[in-house]
Amino acid sequence: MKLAPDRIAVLLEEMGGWQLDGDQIKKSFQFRDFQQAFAFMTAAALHAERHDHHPDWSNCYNRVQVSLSTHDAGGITEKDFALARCMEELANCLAKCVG
Ligand code: H2B
Repeated sequence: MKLAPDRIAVLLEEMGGWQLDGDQIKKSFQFRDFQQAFAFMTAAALHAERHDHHPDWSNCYNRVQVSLSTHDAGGITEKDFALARCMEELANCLAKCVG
């Protein structure tokens, strides 16, 4: 179910660096190098497959630009915030463990 704008605003405040852009939430992640960016994408892809919820994203060397929305719902749902939180954990873990 699509989230109401006030709910999106509350959830965004709890997240670091995510921004609302129309019907998507977006963040640009920066990593140490390409290897770390690709490790992030690989781990996030496994999570996306498991939950059947996939990011729109692009990679340029050590940057990964992510846009999340629920295409089936035509907007932002809890699934997008669940994926966003997973990505935050993965990025923090990579920085801690191999950064
Ligand atoms: N990912 C995203 N981000 N939004 C969707 O609506 C969506 C998805 N739908 N992954 C899933 C796949 C759907 O197309 C399949 C058929 O389950």
